[in-house]
Amino acid sequence: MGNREQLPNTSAHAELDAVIVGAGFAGLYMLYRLRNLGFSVRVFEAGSGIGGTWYWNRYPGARCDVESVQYSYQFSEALQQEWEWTERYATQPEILRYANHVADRFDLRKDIQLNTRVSAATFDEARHRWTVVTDDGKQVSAQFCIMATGCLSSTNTPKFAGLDTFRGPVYHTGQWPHEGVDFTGKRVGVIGTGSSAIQSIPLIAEQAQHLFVFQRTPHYTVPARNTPLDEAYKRQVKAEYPTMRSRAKQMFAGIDFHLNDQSAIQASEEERQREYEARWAYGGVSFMGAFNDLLFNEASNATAAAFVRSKIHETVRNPALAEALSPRYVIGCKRLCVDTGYYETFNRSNVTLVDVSKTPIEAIVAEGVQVDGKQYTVDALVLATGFDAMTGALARIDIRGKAGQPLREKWHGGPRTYLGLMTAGFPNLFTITGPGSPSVLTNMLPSIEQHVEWIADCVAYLREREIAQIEPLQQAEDDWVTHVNEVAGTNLRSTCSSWYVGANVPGKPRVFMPYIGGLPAYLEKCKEIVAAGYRGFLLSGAVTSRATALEDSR
Ligand code: N01
Repeated sequence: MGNREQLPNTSAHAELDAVIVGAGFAGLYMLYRLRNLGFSVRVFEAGSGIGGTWYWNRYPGARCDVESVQYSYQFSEALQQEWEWTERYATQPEILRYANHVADRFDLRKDIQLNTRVSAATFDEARHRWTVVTDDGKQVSAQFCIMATGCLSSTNTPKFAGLDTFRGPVYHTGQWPHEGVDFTGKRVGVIGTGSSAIQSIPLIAEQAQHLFVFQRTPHYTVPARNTPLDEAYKRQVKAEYPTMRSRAKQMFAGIDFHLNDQSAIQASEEERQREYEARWAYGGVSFMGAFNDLLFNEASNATAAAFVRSKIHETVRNPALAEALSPRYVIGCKRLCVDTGYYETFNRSNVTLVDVSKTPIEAIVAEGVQVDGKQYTVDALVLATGFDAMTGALARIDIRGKAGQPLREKWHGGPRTYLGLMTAGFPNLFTITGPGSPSVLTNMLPSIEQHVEWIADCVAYLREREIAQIEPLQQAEDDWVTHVNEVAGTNLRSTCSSWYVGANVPGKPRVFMPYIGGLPAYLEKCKEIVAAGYRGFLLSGAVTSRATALEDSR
């Protein structure tokens, strides 16, 4: 594994073509592309291993809810053909093995510096370069600074009064101990009921003596129906990869699944039941493809929501408990969860649901969690409380653009970008799957690949023409932000409190952050802009030769 010492070019004033922040799937592929272009690149990664989200999120039951054959790179046909996924939904260890395989296969580690957090990045207007500072006090200079920092990487720990007085261990699902945790014989409290909780609760319940689940809002979840992949299926997928990938690009969420192109309210009650039952039996997020208007028409959405509630009541034996687990808002508004045995877990005698919707958690005390004057005694606490999504990881870095403007200040009222790729006033700074791009509303792997390829093509274009910098025009950015907000208003996803709108982090501006106009429209837009000579971007400055730049820096 790479580390600080192993890198050849670690002098305090190293001059690079590009710095990449983060060695998850985005950072790895960006490094691969830039290296192929002959750029000098260094990747800084805070973790002691690569893999990003799959390095940190090791909680019990962690797996991807996009099918493994789709949640994978497509840039290398050889890679697609040689890698063997074992299950319909890959586990976290399998995905991490895949990331490590990619790093080894393409010899990426030599440019990755682990255990190094980027603390600041400042744009030097005179030299058109970024000065990137790391937590060990070193700095490097790079023409391009590429943030591959992930959309869900900055964990959110609510400020519970007394959290630091708890006598037992506290684990966040997004920063799980690498050696694993044994809950055998323990009383455990899980706070939160989003995807991470829904995946981990069934497994924690099997181990723990007693599990208390503190639920503020019930989330909708559909069964995964995970299964091992048989040889015949794998052969078929490998033979059809290119067609499957291009079908996926034509789908709103970039995932190849069958969308029933019919309105839910125009279908008969019988047709609806048949369709929902079939999707429930099939498993996974394609449940939302049962009809074409589930996220656009409240009445249609209500039919799907009612169906899931009926399944909760069928599964959970205690009717009052089933009701407490039944969400009453738009299905798909908070991201739909995918589970294995979640609702069934609440039939266990060692599991207690604690409703904190009306009376929030008052305090964490030495022995446990206090709600409505009652104490729930636990030996260990699991915070499944999510992330400061999309902007959190960027806000942690002191990023300063032209005239020293801090990015935090520019985004005070919410993120502002052009295409989710760049932001005005911060030339040569790219964000992979940044706010204002489809990102988290799509299958992340292909969206990452598209952004990486767009950025690689862009920097190659600049280099060929000896242009020093690129940044969005203010007007183009303003128009894009307006468009992002307009389309958000047409979709039911923007109607509830979710991390998509920053509602889970107190004080965060309430803005629908990802672009919800659909992947096909977005891909088209990105292509059009490039074909028009990077319309909406200002390309300026002449590249100073490398030697001169080095002279200047001394
Ligand atoms: O986080 P979340 P997550 N008091 O924000 C609760 C991806 N992901 O880590 O809903 C009490 O969804 C909060 O309550 P509420 C995926 O994109 C993917 O589970 O805000 N409760 C909520 O229940 C996912 O959407 C996969 O009322 C508090 C929970 O904590 C995203 O990551 C697996 C609270 C947070 O849920 C985030 O998922 C896992 C408080 N003060 C994650 N503050 C797969 O691919 C927060 N909560 C399968």
